Amino acid sequence: MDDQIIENIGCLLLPNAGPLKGEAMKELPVRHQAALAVKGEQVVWTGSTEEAQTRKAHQRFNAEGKVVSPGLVDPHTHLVFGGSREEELALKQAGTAYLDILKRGGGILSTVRATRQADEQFLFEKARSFAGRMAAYGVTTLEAKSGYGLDEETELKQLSVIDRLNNEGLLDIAATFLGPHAIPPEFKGREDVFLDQMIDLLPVMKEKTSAAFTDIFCETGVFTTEQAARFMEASQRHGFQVKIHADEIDPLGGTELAVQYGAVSADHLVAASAEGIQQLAASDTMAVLLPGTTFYLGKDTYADARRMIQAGAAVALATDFNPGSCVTHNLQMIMALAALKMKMTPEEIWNAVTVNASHAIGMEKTAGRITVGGQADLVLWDIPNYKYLPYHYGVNHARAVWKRGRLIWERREADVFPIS
Ligand code: IZC
Ligand code: ZN
Repeated sequence: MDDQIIENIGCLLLPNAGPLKGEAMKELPVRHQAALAVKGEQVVWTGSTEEAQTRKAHQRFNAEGKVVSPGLVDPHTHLVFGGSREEELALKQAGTAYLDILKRGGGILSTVRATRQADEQFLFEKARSFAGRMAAYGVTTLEAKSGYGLDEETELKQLSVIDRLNNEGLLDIAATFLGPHAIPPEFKGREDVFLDQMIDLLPVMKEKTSAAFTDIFCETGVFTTEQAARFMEASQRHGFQVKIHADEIDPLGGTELAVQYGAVSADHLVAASAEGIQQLAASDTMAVLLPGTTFYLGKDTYADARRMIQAGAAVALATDFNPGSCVTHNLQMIMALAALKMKMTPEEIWNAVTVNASHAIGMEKTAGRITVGGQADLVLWDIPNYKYLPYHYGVNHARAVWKRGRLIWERREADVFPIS
């Protein structure tokens, strides 16, 4: 006896095992008129709706001919922070650049002040409410970074929030220590001293948190490639896998550095060089693209996803949800931007937010695919076919979301107006 059967699925998305590189991203196997069965936390069977009639279940769910996909994976977020930065919108409208706001002590540093002041329970409840909204948009696994403390106490506070949220079980969360996210004002001119302090925190983070990754903001006026190299080397020595905010605004060579150090992901890559993209394609490093950030910063040039895929790189997509450069937790919106601004195809986009995203955060064993025996993280979408999602943008198409077989979100019946 199954616990649940989802039947009458118009189109069941079954991404291949990854990481999917280049051409392989174009393949998105689907099954029409499908059904699947869940027992406990696992998918135990997939087949046709007809075959499902012979199976018994405690509960049956009629997908009404719509699309079912693996739960989405958001592999780059800054989920835990105090305060908000809506006051900076006027500065942006007046033409002040993101890095100039930071240079004046605003931006990330403004969020650092608010996060240091906030107590842990407050941060926990705030992050939990964001995570809940992400789940309502179809995300069942995500990555979350520290980086708004820049000191031991606050970085631990953020990572403790991430661990508590992960243990609560609504979503699976991969934790990343992003100590070198900005230079605190008191370390101006002594950047290397600050970086040494962050390196000294690595064993503490290893011991007291579940962070498996470290990350560094390698950018003009923040950390140089030499400093990023030093931090990545130290991180690996302490048993972390490394990630890097690379070539987001200026082409510093962060992409090449990520490849050189075998980073699990290189994120942003808007200004990645042609040579960097070639190296990426020949490596195991996932390109995590964040078009929501380019959009939110009002820029015209997006990461060159087409060139990356053509070169043979593996591409994932993420929100970059944070209070400054991309204030949205709607990964569906990012999927639309990937189509409209980076010319990714629907098949590439679905692979980029499922199987490839799971590889970017080391969660490929539990997330990003639908397999018999695999974790039942599923989304029922209120769309007639999978190409429809990136086409109809800015709204929530999720109808129901399951995490480990548990229905964690469902749109109220009263909210459902059929699209003819
Ligand atoms: O708070 O501005 N880019 N870090 C690097 C961010 C954006 C987050 C922020
Ligand atoms: Zn980021």
